[in-house]
Amino acid sequence: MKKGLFITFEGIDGCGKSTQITLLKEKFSSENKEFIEVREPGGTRVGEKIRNILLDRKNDSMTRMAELLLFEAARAQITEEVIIPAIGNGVNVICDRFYDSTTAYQGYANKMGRDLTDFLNLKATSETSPDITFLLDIDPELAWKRRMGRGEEDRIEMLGLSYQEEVRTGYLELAKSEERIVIIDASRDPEVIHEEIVKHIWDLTG
Ligand code: T5A
Repeated sequence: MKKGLFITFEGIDGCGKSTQITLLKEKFSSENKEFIEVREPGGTRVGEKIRNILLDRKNDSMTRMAELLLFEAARAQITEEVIIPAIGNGVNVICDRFYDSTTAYQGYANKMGRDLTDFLNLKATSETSPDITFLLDIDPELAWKRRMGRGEEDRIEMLGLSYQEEVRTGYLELAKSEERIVIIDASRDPEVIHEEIVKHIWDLTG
């Protein structure tokens, strides 16, 4: 059986991932393509509990290592429980964040280092790699303005614009060495971005 496509969306907080995933789901549905949508951290019973711990503003004493290991624990769960079986059954997987988030946020912005994050990313995913990754690149200030009025910031959003700038740099560094990562200018109109994304997916699937 033909394997499902594993598509991931990445970028700083509020870069427009959810918006693009909604548009892609509509496209896949209209073309009768089988897919599931998942998110990280979360997407499983265990993972959603870990997500609550990670994003809870009250957990401001969480150490960087505890944070890293919690992200990886949630990832190990969703990869084994959901992603690997879906791909194996020919179902396309659209994932809101995957291990590139750990490389950019924990490895780069939190300065935990690529050696450690690469090692843990591979272990947590049994070396399951996305077929294509869309990095929605955007100025942190614009992303922040778009997010305004959406209620209280979570524990990571609270770290502010300079943190998001570090994360952005981390992603762009990573993209230099990963051919599967497509950098998308996310400052444009959602429909324009969507069309570019669809074109890349069609190019990949033929
Ligand atoms: N994290 C996660 C780590 O630190 N390490 C890890 O390993 C992992 C997996 C997760 C948090 O955890 C961190 C990263 C995050 O801080 P999340 O739920 O993924 O949290 O958080 P966000 O990325 O912040 O998700 P958001 O839902 O806030 O943002 P999206 O999905 O990127 O953006 P979206 O589509 O909701 O858009 C934001 C706003 O902009 C508008 C939308 O309508 C919305 O109001 N918008 C646009 N406006 C104009 N033009 C466009 N093109 C627009 N696109 C969207």
